[in-house]
Amino acid sequence: MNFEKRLAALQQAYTELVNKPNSREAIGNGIYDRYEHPVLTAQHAPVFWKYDLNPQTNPYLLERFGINGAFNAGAIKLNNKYLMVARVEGVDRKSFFAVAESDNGIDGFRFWDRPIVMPETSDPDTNVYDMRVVQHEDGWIYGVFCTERRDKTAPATDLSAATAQCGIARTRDLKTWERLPDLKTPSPQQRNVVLHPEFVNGKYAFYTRPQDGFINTGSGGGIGFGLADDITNAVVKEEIVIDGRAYHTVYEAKNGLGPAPIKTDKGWLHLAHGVRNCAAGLRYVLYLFMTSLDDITKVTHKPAGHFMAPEGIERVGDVSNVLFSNGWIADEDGKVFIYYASSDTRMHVATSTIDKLVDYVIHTKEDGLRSATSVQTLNNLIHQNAPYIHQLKEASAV
Ligand code: M1P
Repeated sequence: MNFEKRLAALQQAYTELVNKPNSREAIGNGIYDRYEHPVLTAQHAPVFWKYDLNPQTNPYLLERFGINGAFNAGAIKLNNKYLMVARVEGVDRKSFFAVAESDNGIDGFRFWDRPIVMPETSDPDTNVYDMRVVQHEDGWIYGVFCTERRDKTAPATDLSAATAQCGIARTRDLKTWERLPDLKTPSPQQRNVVLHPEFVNGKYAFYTRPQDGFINTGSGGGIGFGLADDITNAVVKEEIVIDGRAYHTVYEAKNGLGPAPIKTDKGWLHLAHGVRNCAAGLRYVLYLFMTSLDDITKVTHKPAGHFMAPEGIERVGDVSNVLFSNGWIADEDGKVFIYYASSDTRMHVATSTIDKLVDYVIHTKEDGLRSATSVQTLNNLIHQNAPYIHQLKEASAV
């Protein structure tokens, strides 16, 4: 295929992809709806990101910059557009941030022409990822993200040991960013740090994830919480764990907060991920919980088990068996767009409403932590359903 034909084919494939309508999947569990297609993938990267389009310097029209994935996106609605700030990963394993925009939140996502140029601190980031985008009541939009660097204390031969900490930057438009010093906490490692959208006792409030090692929680783990006086030099001196790990649950190995919580009249609604170990490796699922409006460190409701787990193609990717979410958008009419990544590869959307999510969180039984308590919960439901069971059985009789 000659240069022109190949370029036309590439652009046509891109155009078809970004214009493909997305449809809601049938029935579901009533709590949320999944959609047929991912909303953002490596293939959504514009042709002009990947190719040198000059026939003189690239006569074979070869790819010059490979994109490996687009996942773990923060989300915000600005100027009536649904925006994701995606973790775009190149084939060189380096992640960077790029904004993708849609008019309706479920399809038509297109990357802005240029990725975000994130300023560095005096200690340059090796890798940046998983931005939580938070519209704070101080008027700024904050991006809090993981900044990863080589562990300077590791032996010279150990080229895997890394240190994760929380980078902080702020913007008004997602285009120009002011980098602030990284968050300081007592923990040697931090990932999944989230800024609370409101001041708490006049201070900036952070959800943290204290952890001893880069992968393993060690003596740490759990979703932590702490206050900082100043965002331009953010220091959390004291971290308390507000949602810990528990034996034989979906968050026994580790957990971490997803996006910033949504305020409802019943409490703060939180979306988080929980991780457990199994023969197939780590399995990441999403769960919901609620904290009190009077005391945001107090968990008031927490349904048992996962809210969403990997299904179908979601189960396969660069890091398989992972659902991860760090972005959601609540519209004024109560509709909620949950942006979630599957297997560190691509982005999807699920939709629900504040009312349904609150109903789910308040009326789903908490984890009794034993098989016997699960059977008791099930039997209570069957007992309550006694007046309806006969009718249901008749409807399915042949
Ligand atoms: O690979 C799964 C996820 O692993 C990490 O999450 P956590 O710190 O909770 O283990 C992150 O690197 C995340 O980006 C990734 O999706």
